[in-house]
Amino acid sequence: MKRIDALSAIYDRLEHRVVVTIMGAVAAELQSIGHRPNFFYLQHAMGLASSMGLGIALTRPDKEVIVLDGDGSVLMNLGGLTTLARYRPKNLVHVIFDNESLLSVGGFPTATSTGSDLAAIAKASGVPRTATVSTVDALTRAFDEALAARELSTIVAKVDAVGPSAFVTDLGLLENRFQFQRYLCRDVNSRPAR
Ligand SMILES: Cc1ncc(C[n+]2csc(CCOP(=O)(O)OP(=O)(O)O)c2C)c(N)n1
Repeated sequence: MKRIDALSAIYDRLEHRVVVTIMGAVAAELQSIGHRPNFFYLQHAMGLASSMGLGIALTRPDKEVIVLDGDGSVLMNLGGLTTLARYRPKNLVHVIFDNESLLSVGGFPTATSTGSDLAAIAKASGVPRTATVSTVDALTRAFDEALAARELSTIVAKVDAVGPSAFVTDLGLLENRFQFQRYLCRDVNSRPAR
């Protein structure tokens, strides 16, 4: 499966949900399908997209949070999985696109290319729902099941090591940050004061 096809298949489900991606190819591909103010592309901080998603999920239980991650990023901070599992937010779905490589910086192979199993690591960390999928249909099904289950879920989507030809966009980091912050605050600010 190609990640761009996987993202296209779940794109409509991202409309009213908070989305945090790791940087690089996945961010560029999601933006190429269509940026939305509820999408935040975490730059530079490999391994911390799930931590940012966790913070939002815990502080905003009224929102559903989707984290779109990469295998290289998760491997750089495996403790992110144990922390996710420890707090177990019911409103977070973690999708790890596993292309077995650091595609965005040249395609060096990661440990998943030699057998490390991120879904098994997530399960052993205590994540209650895990799945590994390798087709677009299976991903869409697993994603819908995870949303319906309302239980912390990690879905490892095995994808081809191919990505966009360019990663440059006209969306500035600060613009993305302020837009996303405004999106998150909108509902809070419109709540009646207690
Ligand atoms: C802490 C840190 N180290 C290194 C980098 C450089 N870097 C940017 S993207 C990337 C690869 C990301 O790999 P993965 O998460 O597997 O996603 P892919 O590029 O394969 O889609 C690297 C090493 C970084 N941004 N942050």
